Amino acid sequence: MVLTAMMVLAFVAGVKGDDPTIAEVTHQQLQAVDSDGVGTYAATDKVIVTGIVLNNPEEMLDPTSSTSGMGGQYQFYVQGEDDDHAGTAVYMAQRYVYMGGGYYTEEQWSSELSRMNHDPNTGYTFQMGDRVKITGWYMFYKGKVNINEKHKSDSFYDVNVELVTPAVGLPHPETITLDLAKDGNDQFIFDQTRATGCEYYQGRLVRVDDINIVNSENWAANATLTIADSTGRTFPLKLGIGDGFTRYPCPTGQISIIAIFDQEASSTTICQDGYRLWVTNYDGNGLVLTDRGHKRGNLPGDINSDYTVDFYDFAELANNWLIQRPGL
Ligand SMILES: [Ca+2]
Ligand SMILES: [Ca+2]
Repeated sequence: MVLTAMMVLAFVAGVKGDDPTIAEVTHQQLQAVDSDGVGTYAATDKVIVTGIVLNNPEEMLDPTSSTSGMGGQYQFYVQGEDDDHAGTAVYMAQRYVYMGGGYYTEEQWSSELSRMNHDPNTGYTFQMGDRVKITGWYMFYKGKVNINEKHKSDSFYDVNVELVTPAVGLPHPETITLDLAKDGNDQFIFDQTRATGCEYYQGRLVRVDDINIVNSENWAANATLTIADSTGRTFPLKLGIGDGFTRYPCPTGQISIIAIFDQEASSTTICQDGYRLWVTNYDGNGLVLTDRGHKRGNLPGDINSDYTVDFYDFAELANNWLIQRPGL
């Protein structure tokens, strides 16, 4: 095997001890792909991006400390603003042992989550709808470039999140129809330039109206369902792990969804499929699969938001007694 100069440079740059190169980039620059859908950004070792947080991490992946698999996991999306029509996921896991990157003990993991969940300058707890600045390393995986720790628990690879503006609100979701993402044969539309098709929407908040969920019997937290429109086009719907998926039944009939347009391709080298719509929580309204975070009723103790404080609320409370969320 012949090492090209670029490969040698890339290797040297990744070795701990050298000063990593860094640049402020747009989400579009960071998410650029080649004709296979593989990420092309390689100009610096680390990047800085700014945007709006689209989800609360613990509603997307379970941060609970564990000694199996990847252990606890943490992920949120940040969406570009103005002309920067793209978005990026920030990912972190407790255990990288299968990749040779070490692991966090339960105590270290809780501390690392806490560091990521709070603004280092004010102590403010980040929430979806905040404008943040992220500084970190990155890795391409199955169709998107994630900002992450390069699967290493050493602090040299830390991701840093800073508050720019609190509570600016979620971006207005872009209303799309499935024919913008699927062709007439119900196949994903892939455009290398990312000016159209699935790539154009990846990493962003979208709304799809007048669809139905075709396999509601599979409704459960973390499930993958399928939506369909009147043209027969379908799309994978990934449910997060927000408590609404357990508390409320699957909405029926023609509904709307507001989701993060995600990609997890079936391959790591040809990444033109695996697009899905990820809804991280649901407020039970029956018409739009989303979570607006503002419950009606104004009754303290109405845990399940059915406008009555009773034993159903108490049962949820008792069932979850003394559970703690690490890092918050
Ligand atoms: Ca992609
Ligand atoms: Ca209640």
